[in-house]
Amino acid sequence: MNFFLRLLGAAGLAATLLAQPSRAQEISETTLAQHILLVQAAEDKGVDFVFNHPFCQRKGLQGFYDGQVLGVCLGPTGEITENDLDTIRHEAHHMVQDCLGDGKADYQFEGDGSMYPNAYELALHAGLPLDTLTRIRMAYSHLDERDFLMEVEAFYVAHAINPLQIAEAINTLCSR
Ligand SMILES: [Ca+2]
Repeated sequence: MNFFLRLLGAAGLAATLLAQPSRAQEISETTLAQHILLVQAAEDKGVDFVFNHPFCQRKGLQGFYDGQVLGVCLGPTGEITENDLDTIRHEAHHMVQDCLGDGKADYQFEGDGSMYPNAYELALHAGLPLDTLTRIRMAYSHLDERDFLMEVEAFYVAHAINPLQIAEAINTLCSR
């Protein structure tokens, strides 16, 4: 299975399913600062953060994580949106999952790959609609149960978990 392509799909779904309604949102300085700290945590462990990586020419790509780069693809305006921040959290959580089993951001996902024993229930509890989860399941029908739960968990974390907590998980779980 090509893990990388799977993550491309995940980011696209994040954009489609979790984007806020069209009302323009002002991103607070605090929120931005928290995400900068998250990105710095990833970089401190050897993963580069890149806006508009060449991979972003792939249609529909919002972001990716491949063990070396955490990439976010900005829209045509080049402005950072709430959805881009969601993408950062989603892909950063894949880095957490990467480090969970072996302590290394090396794209080797050892063990369960998930932090939570039942990411599916958590996602529902956090307010992800059941039909959204069903659509994710359909979009990721090629994934086995373990990898599907890793995806759901990343959606859950991006939706419900503070970026500082994700940064703390990276600091705690990932070695340099
Ligand atoms: Ca690993």
